[in-house]
Amino acid sequence: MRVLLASPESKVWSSRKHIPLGLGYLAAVLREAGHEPMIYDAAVEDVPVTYYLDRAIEEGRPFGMVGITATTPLIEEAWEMALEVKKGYGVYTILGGPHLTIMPMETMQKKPWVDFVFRGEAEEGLVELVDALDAGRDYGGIPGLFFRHGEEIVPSHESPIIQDLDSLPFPAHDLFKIERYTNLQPLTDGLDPHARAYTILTSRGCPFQCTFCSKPVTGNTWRGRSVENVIAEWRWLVRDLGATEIGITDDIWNLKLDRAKAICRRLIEEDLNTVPWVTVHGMKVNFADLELFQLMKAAGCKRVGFGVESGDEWILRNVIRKGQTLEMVRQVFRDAKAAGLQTMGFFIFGMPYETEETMEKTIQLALELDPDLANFMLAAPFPGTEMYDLILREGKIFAQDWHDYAIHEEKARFVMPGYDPELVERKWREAYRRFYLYRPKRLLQKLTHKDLWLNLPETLRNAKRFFIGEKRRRTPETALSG
Ligand code: B12
Ligand code: SF4
Repeated sequence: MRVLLASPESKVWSSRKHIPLGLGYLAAVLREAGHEPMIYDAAVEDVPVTYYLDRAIEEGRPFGMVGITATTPLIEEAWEMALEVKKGYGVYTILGGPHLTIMPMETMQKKPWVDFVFRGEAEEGLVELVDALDAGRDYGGIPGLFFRHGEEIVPSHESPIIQDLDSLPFPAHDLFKIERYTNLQPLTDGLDPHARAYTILTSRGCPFQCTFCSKPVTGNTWRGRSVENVIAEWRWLVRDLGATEIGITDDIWNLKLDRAKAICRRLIEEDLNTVPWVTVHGMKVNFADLELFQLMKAAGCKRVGFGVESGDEWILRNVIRKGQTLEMVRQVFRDAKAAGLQTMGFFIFGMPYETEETMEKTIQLALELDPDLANFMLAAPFPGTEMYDLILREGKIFAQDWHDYAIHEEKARFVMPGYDPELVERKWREAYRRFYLYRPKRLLQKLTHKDLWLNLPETLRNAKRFFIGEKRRRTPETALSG
């Protein structure tokens, strides 16, 4: 069967463009099973998904199924896309990804034009479903698959996680319009018009359980690919597909320090260290030392990111439950800088129980660590997290719809007794100003960077959003539910 795997485009925020790797894995297993997948990522396409569906009909080889991926802030676009596809073409529609793994019934109950929902990792289940549909076989009992039987919705448990990641084929990297992506930060690293930005996943899952973190698909266990398997994919990206940048997108690629070092050593031995790479989502401060950073540098790494989150030890330990201390954070920044790596810090504003004092400590810590890039985020209570349950018990979530969960929605997202959303927004904006604007040396560095001028319209839009803000209506509502 021809299967179109699609990722919708967000209407509410602009961000770096990374390949939707989950779709790459699904395309790879479908291809291996003899089906014909295509990947459509609305974030980088110039034409609507219907263009490809029409073209396939004209060619006499129509698609039989459209599969759409969705995180929580993208679910409404995924529903719209599925509706358009169902109405216009009558093909099977299936949705999967993080939001569907948390709330599968919401879509099944409210969106009758969605035929199937998949919960969890779908490499096995999707192939079984497409095989069954092709053969006219019964598809009941596929773990993870929700479907309708007449009026009835047939639910399923989550698909079991894949234990042996080496058994999977490499993602179908060749199906992405790769020249349209970047792992780097267009505003600071520059936009290379010839970039071929691939991402790689060396492991899945994370055993930590930070209270704000929504990781429904990969879960609380950790599975690592073998070093040789990772290197083989890296070799393919560099030697055959002409990668010019690579992003590691694991939740926690350095959980096993020795394995992380071994990957770096193999990259060096194989001369694969010529292509710059970054850790897209940060690495865990608990499992790093100077030697690792030196090896990363020698292996071609350009920048490391760390989830610092808060400058307040109490918030870090009792509210976020990050499992790390401020001293560990300070040490990794010292070591990474000493190894000659650029650094990036992720900070959160407005966790439950935050006060002016705790947020001030976060700003102070950001200034002290002085990473090359600081990313200040407003806490977002994703359904399924401990933070979400806490706020439902003790406060109220402001949310008109799931779009409000996007990072760049610059509004505090909830209220609790003793918690002042306006203060949170003020401190968050202050963090950007104090970090990026009020330090003459850093400002000069930014102003003399050519890419700031090359991307002036976007720079000005972002500057307005972060430093000035926009007047917005805030309506307290109870949480959205499925
Ligand atoms: C890389 C990444 C990004 C990249 C690229 C995203 C992209 N284009 O895919 C960037 C930096 C752009 C990004 C941005 C955001 N991200 Co992000 N991101 C990730 C990260 C670290 C890895 C994603 C990945 O490649 N996973 C590996 C693949 C194999 O897994 P997968 O995508 O889930 O796919 C599997 C299954 O879900 C399922 N599946 C997926 N799609 C489909 C479709 C069908 C039809 C079927 C049947 C099955 C299926 O099968 C796949 C194979 O097993 C995850 C963390 C994580 N561990 O997943 C967070 C994560 C997905 N992001 C998250 C969030 C919140 C965001 C943002 C919304 C942040 C924000 N608030 O603005 C934005 C939204 C961007 C978007 N396009 O949706 C959350 C999602 C939580 C949620 N409830 O939705 C996660 C889980 C991180 C976290 N722990 O909080 N992200
Ligand atoms: S924030 Fe990072 S360390 Fe914490 S649970 Fe999520 S992935 Fe793991």
